[in-house]
Amino acid sequence: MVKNMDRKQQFIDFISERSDAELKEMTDNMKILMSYYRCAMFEIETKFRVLNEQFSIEHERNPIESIKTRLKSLESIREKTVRKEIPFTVQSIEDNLSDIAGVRVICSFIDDIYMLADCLTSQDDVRLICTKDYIKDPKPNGYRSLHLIVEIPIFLRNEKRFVKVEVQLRTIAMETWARLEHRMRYKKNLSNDLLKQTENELLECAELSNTLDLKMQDIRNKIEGEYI
Ligand code: 0O2
Repeated sequence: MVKNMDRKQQFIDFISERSDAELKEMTDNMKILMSYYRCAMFEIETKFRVLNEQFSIEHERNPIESIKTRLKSLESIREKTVRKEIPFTVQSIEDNLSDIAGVRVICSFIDDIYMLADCLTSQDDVRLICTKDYIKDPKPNGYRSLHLIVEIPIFLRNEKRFVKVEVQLRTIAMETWARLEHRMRYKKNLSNDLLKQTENELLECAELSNTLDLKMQDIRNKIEGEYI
């Protein structure tokens, strides 16, 4: 909570140091930039919805449980520019940050994650910028997900613009773990001992949820094997 208040205050200080004209220009440019990210996010979301639809017709099942989209808040963008020691300008944000637009795809099975990632990145208007596979190499705290940074074109009135989107693909079990861990790690009034202990317990939960994912995948493989 204290850290959040610090960030908020830093942001308020930053704003109050700007002239009215500077603020107006910044706000207008930022609004335009955010609208590009919003459009790119919709494009990617639609691509996944199309894949899900096609898959459900051809295979009578949906690989996607749900899709969530989010645009990073200005406060959070500002905090990241401070952390990365880069200017808080439209150009610098475009050049240096790749997670302003985020699309999270919750899948039924681990195999679906890789199948959908392949389908997306093999589309000829999608450029894959980088992949972080936290399923093959989980974070030390147990976090699992497949992250892709992709760039797609959005077509404006007079121009075609490439915009970056961060795609996170994970199973229902990975999502449950990540959401609960995210909620709990911001509790600041825990003692160091309790922090350490809960870290270990969270890691155990991550391993249990991975076991569940692997088991479910195995069961599905057996069932599909029967019907081929
Ligand atoms: P939010 O609210 O989801 O936007 P950086 O982005 O610079 O901090 P990096 O290495 O570029 O770090 O990105 P990374 O670690 O590949 O992915 C960052 C995003 O992945 C986070 O975004 C989270 O959504 C998710 N994530 C990564 N690690 C964890 C984790 O340990 N626990 C949980 N619950 N989520 C994680 P943001 O911006 O932090 O948050």
